[in-house]
Amino acid sequence: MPDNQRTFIMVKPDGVRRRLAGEVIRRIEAKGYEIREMKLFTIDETLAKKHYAEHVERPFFGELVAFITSGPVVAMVVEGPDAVAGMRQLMGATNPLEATPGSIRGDLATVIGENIVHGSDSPGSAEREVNLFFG
Ligand code: DAT
Ligand code: MG
Repeated sequence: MPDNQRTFIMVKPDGVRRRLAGEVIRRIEAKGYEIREMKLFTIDETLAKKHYAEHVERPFFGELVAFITSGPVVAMVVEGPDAVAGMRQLMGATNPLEATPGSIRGDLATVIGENIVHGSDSPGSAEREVNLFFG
């Protein structure tokens, strides 16, 4: 039996700027998941650093924080059977060059630093991120 899960999904500033929020939401709904929460807002530096805390030592951390705070995002809680892994599959690999055609990143993005969408990578991350953005 699949596990009914909630996961944290976000259309990043590049996706909102390119008017792709609707396309991402369409794919989530077409898959069969429910959107339980949704908000458009601009992430501040404090929240960005908490969200990406696992990447603090990476050389691209500064760029990552600058990018994610560069404009509004659409943050969501998405629910459904095995939604954490299912959304990762719908999103495609982190690097759009490796993301399968048919996935969001494979179809809509070209470079790793602007890959349209965020999705929690495990049930534990999902709980942390849902609480961070909607708690
Ligand atoms: P994901 O977003 O697929 O969970 P991640 O958590 O490893 O990937 O990285 C978070 C974001 O950081 C990713 O969506 C894009 C950026 N990123 C990851 N690796 C990068 C790299 N080598 N150079 C530049 N940006 C990178
Ligand atoms: Mg990640």
